[in-house]
Amino acid sequence: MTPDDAPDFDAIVIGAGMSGLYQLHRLRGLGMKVRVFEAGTGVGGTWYWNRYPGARFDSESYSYGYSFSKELLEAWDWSEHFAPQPETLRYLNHVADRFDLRRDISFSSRVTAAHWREEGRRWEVTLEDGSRASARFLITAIGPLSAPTMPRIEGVETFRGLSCHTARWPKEPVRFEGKRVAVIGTGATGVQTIQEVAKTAKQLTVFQRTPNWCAPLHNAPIGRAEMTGIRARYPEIFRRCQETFACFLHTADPRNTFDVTPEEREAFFEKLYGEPGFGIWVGNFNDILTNPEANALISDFVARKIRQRVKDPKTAEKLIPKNHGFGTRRVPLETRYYEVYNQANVELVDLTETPIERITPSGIETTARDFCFDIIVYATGFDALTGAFDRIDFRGAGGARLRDRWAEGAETFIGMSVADFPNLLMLLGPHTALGNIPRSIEYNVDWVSDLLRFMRERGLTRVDATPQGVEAWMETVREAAQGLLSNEVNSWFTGINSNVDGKQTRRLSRYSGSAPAYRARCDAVAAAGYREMALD
Ligand code: NA7
Repeated sequence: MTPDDAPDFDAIVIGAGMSGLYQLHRLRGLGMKVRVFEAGTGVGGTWYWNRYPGARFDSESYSYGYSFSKELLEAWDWSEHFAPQPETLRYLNHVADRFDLRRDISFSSRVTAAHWREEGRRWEVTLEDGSRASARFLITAIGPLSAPTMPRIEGVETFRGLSCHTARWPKEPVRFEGKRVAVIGTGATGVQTIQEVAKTAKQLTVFQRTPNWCAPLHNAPIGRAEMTGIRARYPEIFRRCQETFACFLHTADPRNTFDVTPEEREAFFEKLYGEPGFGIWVGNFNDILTNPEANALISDFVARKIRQRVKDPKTAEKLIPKNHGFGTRRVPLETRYYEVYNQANVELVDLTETPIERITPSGIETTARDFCFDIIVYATGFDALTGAFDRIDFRGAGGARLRDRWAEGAETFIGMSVADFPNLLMLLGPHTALGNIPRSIEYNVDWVSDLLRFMRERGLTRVDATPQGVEAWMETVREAAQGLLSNEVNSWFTGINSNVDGKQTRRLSRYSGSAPAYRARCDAVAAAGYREMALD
């Protein structure tokens, strides 16, 4: 198909995950002609791709679903406080059916390039199969954690058994009974995988480079009566999410760590360790993520828990992080994770002592040993926040390449717009408030939809960020990051990915201020008629 006879839309949305689905619904409501291009064969994004064993929410299910439709809230029952991936994928399919979304989605359609054409004020989008389409507006719904990265280890492609990245897990169930299994990586994904695989594998070997501070999830089923109660409290639940720092039900305690006696402190830590969800991380004393002395106390508390739960003292020490404090990287939530290491079929290999030298046809070779495996699981994470953008050839006004523009780190206006990339709007782009993701998605989608309506009502056809707007927003992002202990630590929060060229040094890759402050800033831009942006 030539560009001239390529189909033309009011808006193209890239991705049919939680952002893309809701954006499609909202734009249809504005009467726009929309096409969604989705690389997968079904809807769901993160919940479509991450089908690895044990994948589930770490946020309370009922704080995670969409809040925009009362009928949807009435219709859907969550079965667990922290729903497993198959349930969430069913939920998103239910949403797609309920709002009849599929007819505007092209599946198996990976976008490889998007070029701005100034003459017609349109984006021209190219798919992997070479076909094209164009639209006035291009909206990215490509996710902050959607570009999986494999480790750069010699021989990865030579392994003869089953090997798979967790975010590319096969649709057919994989059985571990009687199998020798390796898991590389101990982030939030690795921890969920390990505790599940350990239940049935003949032998599980965990290859850990950096231990993380994990805390109990305390999941439980939701009965019928409890779900009825939750449903009655939905307005209160979503109001609470709007008020808290990161849109979770939990938010920091107003007290500082040293405001209370050591006994009160210990009792508070103990209470949080015994409660479900992220409370111990984001509902802890106000200063644990900024004051090194406060952080040392909560780290010491969790270290003691690990020592109590892991029988072999040497293994326990290996599982206790030494190079970063509690909560300065994403806290994996776990269910009997530490007890896994008491099982006879589980072994922990510390890669700081004996690094992997190569993957072989039969397994993994470290500097100390040759291991034979039937299955190797790569829980090695993502090229976070900007990786999915880097994988598409975005060219803006005058041919500017987004990948080059962001080589030293992303630069955005309120995380949704980029100077010289007119009519490109990003949902969950770098520098938006993340936290409890669907809450941020709904805000971003509503904001973008309001902007598009505003433009249509005034006959405006071009919008982008101004350099001044970007500079001011980046200053806000820099200020919000001041004093956070997490900024002194290597993780995807600070833009580090050891498996990606150019991402070995820390950068300002995310907005770490509060969600209410973020929304207030974006609301002010809208209330002032988007005058801080370049509108034409
Ligand atoms: P993460 O949190 O980035 O974890 C990736 C893990 O893989 C981490 O333990 C890494 O060790 C390890 N890794 C990465 N590359 C290698 C190599 N080459 N060798 C050994 N080990 C390696 O990704 P997740 O998928 O767990 O979680 C991402 C987010 O998704 C999570 O925060 C949730 O919000 C959902 P390292 O720490 O780099 O030493």
